Parts: sequence; C-alpha cells; structure tokens
Amino acid sequence: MADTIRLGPVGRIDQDMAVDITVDGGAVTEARMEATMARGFETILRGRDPRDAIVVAQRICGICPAPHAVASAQALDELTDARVPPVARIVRNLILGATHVSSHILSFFLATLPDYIDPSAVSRYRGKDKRTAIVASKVGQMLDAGDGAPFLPRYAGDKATLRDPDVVGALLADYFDALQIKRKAETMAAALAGRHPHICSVVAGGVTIPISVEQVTQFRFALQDVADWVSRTMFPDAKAIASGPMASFKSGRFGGGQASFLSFGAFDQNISGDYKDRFLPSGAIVAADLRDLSKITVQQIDPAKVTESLTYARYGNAYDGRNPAEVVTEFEPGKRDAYTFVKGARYDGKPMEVGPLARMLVKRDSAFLRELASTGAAPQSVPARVLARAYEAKIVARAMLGWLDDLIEAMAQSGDICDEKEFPDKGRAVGIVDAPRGALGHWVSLDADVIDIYQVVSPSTWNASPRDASMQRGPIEEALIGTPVPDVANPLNVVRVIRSFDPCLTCAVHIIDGRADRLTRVG
Ligand code: NFE
Ligand code: MG
Repeated sequence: MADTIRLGPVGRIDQDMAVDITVDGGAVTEARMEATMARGFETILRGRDPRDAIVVAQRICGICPAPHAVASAQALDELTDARVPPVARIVRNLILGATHVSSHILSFFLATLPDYIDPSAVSRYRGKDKRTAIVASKVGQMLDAGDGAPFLPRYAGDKATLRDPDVVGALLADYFDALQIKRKAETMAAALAGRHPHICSVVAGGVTIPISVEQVTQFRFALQDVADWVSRTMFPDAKAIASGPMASFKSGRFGGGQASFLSFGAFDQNISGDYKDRFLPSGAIVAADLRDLSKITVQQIDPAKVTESLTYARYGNAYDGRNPAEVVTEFEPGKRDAYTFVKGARYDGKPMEVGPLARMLVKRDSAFLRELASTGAAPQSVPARVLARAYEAKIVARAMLGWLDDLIEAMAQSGDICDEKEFPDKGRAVGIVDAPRGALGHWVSLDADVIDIYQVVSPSTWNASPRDASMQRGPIEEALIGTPVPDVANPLNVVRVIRSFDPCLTCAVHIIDGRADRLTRVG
C-alpha cells in the first residue's frame, strides 16, 4: 500500500520549504514541492524610483544579494544605455565570484556533508593526526553534552552514512575549516562591495568605489588561500562523497530528471550585460540524451522564451504563462488546487534544471566531464550536482586570480568606474546572470519615471517550480520520482535529493500569508 508523507521544513538554509510525497514499493512515486511562505518584493518595487531596485531587490536573500544586485544593475544599465567601464565590469565579476565560491562552500560543507556522516564515530578516533584529534575531542564533548545539531540524529539503518572514525574525523576537521574559509571569501566580497551581505558599490552604469592597488593586493592574498583550499580540500572531499556514499545508489534512480538544463551564464568578459561572452557561458539544453555527453547540443538562449505557469501556484490566473516583462504579481493564497508560492518557471514551455551542473554541461567542460565519468555517477543525479558545485568553485576561484591581473591593467588604462546616465521616463529591460544556484533574471519596466513592473525569476523558481497546465513536474519534483525510501519512517534520501539542488525558497518567493498555521512560538 502506498504511504503519503509530508516533510517540512526540508531545507538547511531556510525554513519555508516542504514536500508531499507518495512512497510505494520502497520508492517515491509522486512529489509536490511547496514554498510555504509568501513575500512581496515584486510588489514593493512598483511605483519606486528605478535606482531603488538594486538596494531593495538584494533584500530578497542574505546568501545571494550580490547576484540580485548584478542582475538588477544589468537591467538598469540597459535602461540607461550605459557602457559599463572595464574596471567596473571586473569589479562586479570579482564580487559575484567571491559570493559564488562562498555560497558553494556553504552548500557543500554546511548543507550537504552532514547528511552523509555520523559524527558520533569520532569517539572511536585513535589516529595520530593532531588537527583531527582536536576536532574529535571537541565534537565528542558536544555530543556528550547532548548538543548534536546539525549532525544528529542519524539513522542507524542508512547505508550511505559514513561511520569510519578516521574518515569522519578528517571530514569534520574540514567542516570547521570551511567556516573560516567561507568567512574569508565573504570578506573578499566586502572589500570591493563596501559590505557583504547587501552590497553598496554596484550601481546603474558601473560601481561607486574607486579601487586602490592595496585593495587589489588584499583581495589577492585572501583569494590565494581560498582558491588553494577549494582545490586541495573541498573538491577532493566533494569527489570522495560523490564517489563513495552517494555511489551506493548507482543501481537505482537518485536525483535524475528531464535532461533539460538552462544557464544564463556569469562573469562578463566583454561589455557588461552581453550574456554572449561570459566565463561561464549561457545556453540551453533541452530534453537531451545524456548517454553520450559529447553529443549534447547547446542552444543560444533568448530571455523572451521565459514564462511562468500559474496553474498550481497561489497567484491569480490573469498573467498565466506570460513572459515576466508583462506580469504583475497578484497573490491568491486560497486558490483551488494551487499548492505553492513558487511560480512555474518554464523555458520554451519546458521545466529546466539550473545551477552548477547545468552550467558545467552547457560549458561542456571536458575536465569536469572526465571527473564526472571517474565517479561513475549518472550525468543528472545527486552526485553529479555535488561534484559540479565543488568543481565550479575551483575553476571560478582560479579564474578570479587572472581577473585581478586584468583589473590592474584596466586601472592603468582608465580611472572610469561608472557611466552614469539619466533614466528615461519610459522603457523596458532585463538583466540576466547566473547566481550560485542557477539562472536569475530581473525584468523591469518604467512608466512616468517610476517602476511599473518588476519581476524576478530566481534559480529556485526554476528548480522548485510546481507542475504546469500540461502536468509537467518541476525539476526537483521530477528528481524525487524513484528515490529509494527503504524505511518510510526515515525518508532521508528524499531530503538528500532536494538538497542536491541547494534550494533557497526565500529567493524563489520574493511575498506572509497572515492566515498561515503557527508552527512554533518563540519566547
Ligand atoms: Ni537565496 Fe539565490 C542563489 C538567487 S537562489 S540564494 O544562488 O538568486 O534561488
Ligand atoms: Mg518572481
């Protein structure tokens, strides 16, 4: 007999995500992703001065304010017809790069790794490595004091949990180092952004901060440490998890999907806003045969092909299936059959997986494809996503070292940092860029000097989207089908699949239903 289970909250980075699943014969047969919270950024921005957009839109999220700032700035660059000076283009790339790397460290060490290790194993650590011994003793004290979060409880019957004390001890030591390295990456972003999160230096037409050689040198020192650590520690750890515990799912489906991927690309190598020349390229892969990755076709993208289906989303149907340029957000929390506040983002009518795996497949990065093959993981799977994220952190950090050289050269040629222009009283534009979790677009339309329409389609709007009128599931929903659930009382694999997308629903629903159930009272 089939069991139906509701799990929530399922995120490690936000608390507003739940999933309803059906389990039959030891595997998931149906899934519905729910964003339980409504917010309202698209509504807040209406009627405001366009220059407010960069400041307000960043408050959508504390993890990825920089990509929201950059997407918004690109839309405003286009509205004012600004030519972003090279120094500003590179500074934006460095801020965005620092947040990509910092976010990927957070995702792997803090949100993924704890699902694959049993920290209580460290009580059996007898090795001689000093660093591991210190961590083993500290974690042992935490557990003795009954303070096991975020690592406990663990499920004794789970076959993908590592329990070797040497292995777990070493991974935990890296987990604690990750906190320091992540902090360093945040500091790098703040050095060029004024502060982080919620940056101040990115504006329409460029940036506000005149950069000094000392700042570049400081950034370089920190980046060298971060880049080294990501290559030597994070990537090998992620690969070990992808080819070790995650590989125990080889025979079954573990996070597969519709084989459609979308990247808007990131890190302009030319004039800002031109998504055709980016270090991580833009492109779309539609319903590909993933058996031979060398034969995949990548299509050029067209932002006009982005639509949002509202059939199962808690919004009025007036703007169903339209391009965001033409949409006004109208909440309808009580809508019949609707089950989430995330809209059904579609590209050319298709649900698209977005994120590091999409980007590495669109880039056709041969070194990544070799690494992926060496793990034996399926090209669209939980281990493939985890590996792609760590690999991407490695190549972005390395590329950033070169961008610092480019910055010094650009500074020597010109002191221009901003092409500040008047805003037209009427106009439309779109800014698109890949945030750490995937394709992000900000659509803006001005009328009578103020914002008439502001629409955001964020990475998790793609991945956590609901089904549409043709009953196509969203990417996470589809990835859950077939997930092995040997014990319905412990559906750990379900959250593992969801977390492989690194979803952030505060980003995906940029609206609070005052009638929502009160789950907990604090204080
Ligand atoms: Ni709230 Fe974000 C990223 C953006 S995700 S973290 O990366 O945009 O939906
Ligand atoms: Mg939106």
